Amino acid sequence: MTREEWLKLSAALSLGAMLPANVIAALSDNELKRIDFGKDFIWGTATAAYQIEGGWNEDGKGESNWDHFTHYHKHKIKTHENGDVADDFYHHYESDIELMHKMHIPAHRFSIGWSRLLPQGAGQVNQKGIDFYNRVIDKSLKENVAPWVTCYHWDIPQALEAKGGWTNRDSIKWFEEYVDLCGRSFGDRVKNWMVFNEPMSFTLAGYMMGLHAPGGTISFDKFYSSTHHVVMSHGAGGRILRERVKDANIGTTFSCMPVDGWKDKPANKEAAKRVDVMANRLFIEPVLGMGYPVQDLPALKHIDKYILEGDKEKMKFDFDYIGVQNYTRWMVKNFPLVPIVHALNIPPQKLGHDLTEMGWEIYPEGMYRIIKQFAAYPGVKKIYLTENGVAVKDEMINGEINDVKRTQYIKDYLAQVLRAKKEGIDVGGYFIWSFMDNFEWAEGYRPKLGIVAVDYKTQQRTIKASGKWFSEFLKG
Ligand code: GCO
Repeated sequence: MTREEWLKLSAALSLGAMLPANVIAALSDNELKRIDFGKDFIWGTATAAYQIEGGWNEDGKGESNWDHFTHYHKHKIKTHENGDVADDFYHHYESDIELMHKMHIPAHRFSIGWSRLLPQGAGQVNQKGIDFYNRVIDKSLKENVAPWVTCYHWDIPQALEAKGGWTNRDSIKWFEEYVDLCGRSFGDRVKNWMVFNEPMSFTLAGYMMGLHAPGGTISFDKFYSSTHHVVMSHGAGGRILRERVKDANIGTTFSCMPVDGWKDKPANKEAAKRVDVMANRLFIEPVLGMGYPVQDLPALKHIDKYILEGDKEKMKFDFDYIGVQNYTRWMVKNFPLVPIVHALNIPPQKLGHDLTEMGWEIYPEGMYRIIKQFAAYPGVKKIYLTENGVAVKDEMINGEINDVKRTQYIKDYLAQVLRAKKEGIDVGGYFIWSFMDNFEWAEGYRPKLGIVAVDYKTQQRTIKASGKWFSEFLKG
C-alpha cells in the first residue's frame, strides 16, 4: 500500500489516533513533500529581536529588560553571555534576508524590539528604530520573504520594567501605545501579526521564578498579576491591530505541550490535568472568552484580585489564528509539596526516547496531540505552527555541518502535522525555530537551534545540512 493510501485509509477509519508515531514517521520518511501540505500552506523560519539583533544601544535604542538582566544578573545566564551583539542581525539583515530568499524560504517570523521604537517604553518615539524595521520589512518584501511580525517576544523596555513591568496594570496602556505605533508604522506592508510570544514562559520563568528577566526572587503575586495584565493585553493589542491594519491576519502564539501522568497512575493523571492547565490552558481560555480555568486549578483564584469590572469582556479577542509552538511533552507525577500544581516533572531521561541538547524529550506524536487539543476549542479558527525545532550537537567537519538528527526531527514532527491536517484540522503553516543559531535566553549561546550556523567571531553564516534539506524540500 502506498503512503497516500495508508493515510487515506487511516483517516477514513479514524485510525489516525491509533497509529503509533514511528509508523507515521516511516510512512513519510524520505518522501515528505511540500505539496502534501497544500499550495496555500505557509512555510517559514522564526527568530526574535533580542536573540538575534545585537546593536543593543545603537541608534537611540533604549535598554530592554533583557539588556538589563544580562548585564546586571550575569550569573543567571549559564554562560554569563548576553545579546549585546548576538547574530548582529542589526547590521546583517540584508544578507540574512537574501540568504532566506536563496534558500527558498517564503516567510520570516521576527519580532520588534519595543525599546528600539520607544526607548523609554512610552512617549518619545525613536525614528531610527522605526527606520530599521522599515528596512527589514522592505528588504523582506523585495526578496519575496513574507514578514510575519511578533509584537512582543519578551523584551519590555527597562524603564517600564523598573515600574513593575507586566505586574503593573499600566502595562496594558503602555502596550496599547506600543502596538498602535507598530500598526501605524508597518501595517501598510505587514499583514500577518502575532500579538504575543509564549506568555507562559515570561510570566512563569520571569516574574514567578526569576530565572528570566526581570530576575528577582520567587513571587506568586507577580505571577498572578502579570498573567492577568498580559491576558488583558492580548485583547487590547488584537483590537488595535484590527483597527490599524487593513486586511490583517491576527494571531498570537502559545507554548504548548501534551502532559501525561507517570505510569498512568490515577493520582499522576490528575496531576497531569493540573499541569495541563498551567502549561496549555491558562492563557488561551480567557483570551477565547472562557475565563480562567479556576475550576481545574483552584490556585488560580488568586488572580481574582487583579480582575476589575469589565475585564472579562476586554480579555477576549477573536483571533484569526492561534500560533502553536511545540517541542516536547511533559511527564509528571503527583507531588503535593510543589505549590500551585502539586506535581513534579519526571526527568526526561527516564522516558526512553532521545533527548535534545537542552535535555528535552523528542516526542513527535506530541505535535499531533497538541494540535488536536488546541483545535478542539470552538474559538480556534486556524492553527499555525509558529515554532518547532531542536537543539542538537552541531559539528563543523570540513566546513560542513551534517546535522542529520535535526533533519530527522523536523521530518518526524512534520509527519505529525500532516497527520492532523489529513484529519481535517485547519493547519495553515509551519515555521522552524530557528533560521540561525542565536542567544538561547538563560542557556546562552550553547544550544544551537538554527538551520544556519553562525560563527560568532566572524558573523559568518553557514547553511547546515538541515538547511539544505529544507531548501530542497521547499523547492520541490
Ligand atoms: C521560546 C521562544 C524561543 C526559544 C525557542 C527554543 O519558545 O522559548 O519563542 O525564543 O528560543 O523556543 O527554546
